Amino acid sequence: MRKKIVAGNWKCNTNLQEGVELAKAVNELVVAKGDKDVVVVLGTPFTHLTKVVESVDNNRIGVSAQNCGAEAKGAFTGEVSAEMVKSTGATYVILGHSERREYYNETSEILNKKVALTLENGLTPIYCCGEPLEIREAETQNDFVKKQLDETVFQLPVDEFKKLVIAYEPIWAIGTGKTASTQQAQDMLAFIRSLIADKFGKDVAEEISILYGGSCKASNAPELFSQPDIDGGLIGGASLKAEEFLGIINAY
Ligand code: 3PY
Repeated sequence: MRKKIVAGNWKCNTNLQEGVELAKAVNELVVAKGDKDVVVVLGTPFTHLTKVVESVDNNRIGVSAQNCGAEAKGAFTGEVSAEMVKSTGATYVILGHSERREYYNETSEILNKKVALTLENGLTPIYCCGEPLEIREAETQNDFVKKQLDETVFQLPVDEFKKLVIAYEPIWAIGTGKTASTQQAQDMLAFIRSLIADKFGKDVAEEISILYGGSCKASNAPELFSQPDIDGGLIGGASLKAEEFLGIINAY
């Protein structure tokens, strides 16, 4: 059985105190809920990682960075390395989010270095892919996503690839309030799984959790999560409200 994962991506929101309060509120709700069927992850700003790790039940909630440096260490002012992330107690790193690709020019080459460092440090990459609106309108989204994966994580040896979580986020559905239809999301995730099967074999494809992201909220999560290839969500704005986030977790 593949892991079901609901991962919040707080982006550049909350100061440290607000972030800790939010993490505690999510923790309380998740612990009270009891069952452990869904892996819950909080993707916080770097500054919050240590405190959030201390504030939640680490057996129940994983903590994630939203990025890490492309170099292991050295004269890279302002960068936060994968090893530094690891030392906070966080266990995941979101990589390749479309906002990083678009606003910070993250190329496949840069992402390959980040993925390698993340894995070397025993962290789990939540690796994002997804197409912009013009590609969707031209109906070439499958080729676009295939290229994103071919140039990056499909270069990994199978034993490393197996450690990843993949997240598909159509850029036109991020922070826009537009959600891909359930069928569009399912079709793309099934396509990604078929690419994994072609590249690494059917067993690997069946093991990898693939998440949908893009304006996923408590109201649309049950339908999205009912699909056979959707193993959870990478949640933006809706992860900033504990009750709403719980509503998404409860969609399973
Ligand atoms: C969104 O849903 O807006 C996201 O970008 C999640 O990462």
